[in-house]
Amino acid sequence: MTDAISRCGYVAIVGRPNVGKSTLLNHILGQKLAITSRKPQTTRHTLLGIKTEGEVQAIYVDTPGLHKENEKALNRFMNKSASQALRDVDVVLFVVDRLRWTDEDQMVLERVQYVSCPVLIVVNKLDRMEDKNELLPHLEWLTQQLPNAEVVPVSALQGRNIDRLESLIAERLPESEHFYPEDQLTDKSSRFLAAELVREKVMRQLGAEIPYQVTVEIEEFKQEGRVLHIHALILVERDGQKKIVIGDGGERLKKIGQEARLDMQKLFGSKIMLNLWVKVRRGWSDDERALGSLGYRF
Ligand code: GDP
Ligand code: K
Ligand code: MG
Repeated sequence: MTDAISRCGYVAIVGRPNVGKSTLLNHILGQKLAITSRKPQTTRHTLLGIKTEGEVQAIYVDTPGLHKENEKALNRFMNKSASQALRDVDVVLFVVDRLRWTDEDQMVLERVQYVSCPVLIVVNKLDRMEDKNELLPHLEWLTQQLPNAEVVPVSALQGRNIDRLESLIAERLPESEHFYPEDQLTDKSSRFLAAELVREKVMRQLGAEIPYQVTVEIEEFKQEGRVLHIHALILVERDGQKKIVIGDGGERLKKIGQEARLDMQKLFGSKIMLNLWVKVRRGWSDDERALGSLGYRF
């Protein structure tokens, strides 16, 4: 028998919106825990994803992407959560998109340059690379910006090179007892995860403007025999948005419900009865008190 060393620590996943942070986390965990979509600002809350394998426990912190500030309280909240995640962690994964370098990447880079723990630069979306010759100069440039960081090209969607990424992470975790039981996957409640799955479907169904102003509350979450009964309330800001979410003859809402139910079935391993309602609550995304009551803690 080898004496394996017990390791445990926090791994922050940072980067601008849409580089694939949540997709990466889901792939590592082998479970769809974090919601993803093509839209920026899909992830609003910091979420822990815990992976224990043998002696190694990595506690991933998925963050809302750091992005340019604007006036909305929800926006300030998301930037604050992302910045906090950089403190007190053992490893930082700085995720960048192979295809595009933007002002927002630059802003994240400037924050990552000051962290004291090891940094891995994860260059994602390799599957979409057209010209492989372009990659090398870009990787070299990134290495110059963060001389102590190691660069790891991956495809989070296809799971390419994720094993290597995980072993680089494991090597950098401190020796420590595990903080969470081996079978714990997240710090979030099942209710929270259910609400997020509904929100994901709404975001994926709708056009660019509305999703940002949608939030979901779970009103009932009850196991009865082998069936889990879930009642979810979709909150929008205006009457027009309510109509759009419901769709012609309720078609869109039905689709949202069907897709959310399938994901919930997989995640909770139970038969699901899902009821959805849409309600207008004006101004929720611009009001710190309203945000607090919806679970956005400042
Ligand atoms: P986040 O905002 O950084 O958390 O990004 P998401 O994980 O929500 O992903 C944003 C979009 O990029 C989604 O449409 C993902 O499916 C897509 N995406 C993520 N990783 C990859 C990848 O490796 N390859 C490709 N082609 N798309 C990806
Ligand atoms: K996204
Ligand atoms: Mg995300």
